[in-house]
Amino acid sequence: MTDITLYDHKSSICSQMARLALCEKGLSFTRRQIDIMDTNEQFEPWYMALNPKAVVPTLQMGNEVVTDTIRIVHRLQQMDGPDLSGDATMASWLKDIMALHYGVLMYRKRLEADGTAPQIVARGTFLTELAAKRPDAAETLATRIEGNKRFQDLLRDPEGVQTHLDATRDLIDRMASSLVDQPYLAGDTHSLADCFATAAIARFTIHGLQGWWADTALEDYYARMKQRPSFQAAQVVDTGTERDL
Ligand SMILES: N[C@@H](CCC(=O)N[C@@H](CS)C(=O)NCC(=O)O)C(=O)O
Repeated sequence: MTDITLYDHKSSICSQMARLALCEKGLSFTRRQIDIMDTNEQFEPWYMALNPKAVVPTLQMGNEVVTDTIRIVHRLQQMDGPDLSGDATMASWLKDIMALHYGVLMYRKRLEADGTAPQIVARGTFLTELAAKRPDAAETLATRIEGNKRFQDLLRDPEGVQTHLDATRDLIDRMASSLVDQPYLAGDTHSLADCFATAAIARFTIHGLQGWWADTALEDYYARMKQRPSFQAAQVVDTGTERDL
């Protein structure tokens, strides 16, 4: 069988989703960890040749390179192994779980009195300095700089932050409701939607949001997801502090 490599980062939520899908499919793979924090390896030319947006994860199977987590897990679903396709709701769960603003959940607690987040401001400075040195990456870096500015503006806007918190809570409520009558998010069998939900709930747990699903069907569901061998094998992170992310 073709060798599978996942370029990823330990605590990245998208990487954990992809690792869960690989483990649930029972596929063996090699991890090449990309340091997206300290050395910013995602911007190295060799990595951007694989993933032009300079993000993790990236899946490589022989000469085939797949980027974007939703595309990655759909590609994995086509491989031999258990059927993770779920029911007709599966694809929309992937989209909705991916659409949450996980950065807001993290940085809303790291704001100065004036609403600035020092790490995000420093990130903006880093990206601007990198753009001056890396004309080869101009397009990606311009997009990132714009995204960083939008994120800084959002963090300065309490109503905007609240909108994203409300969206998170709404998704948690919807997940809990759908689990009242069925064991998995997209029906009677474990699917890609559960890989995404597990990584998302793990992240919400680190953010201390457990009270949002206490005594609901989601609580029992997450306990069951944690019992699956994939949870350990994929190294899903739900302990430690936000500082460890
Ligand atoms: N749409 C992309 C998003 C991937 C993404 O944002 N990855 C984050 C980690 S979860 C990343 O690589 N961040 C590096 C950076 O911001 O420079 C996907 O689904 O793969």
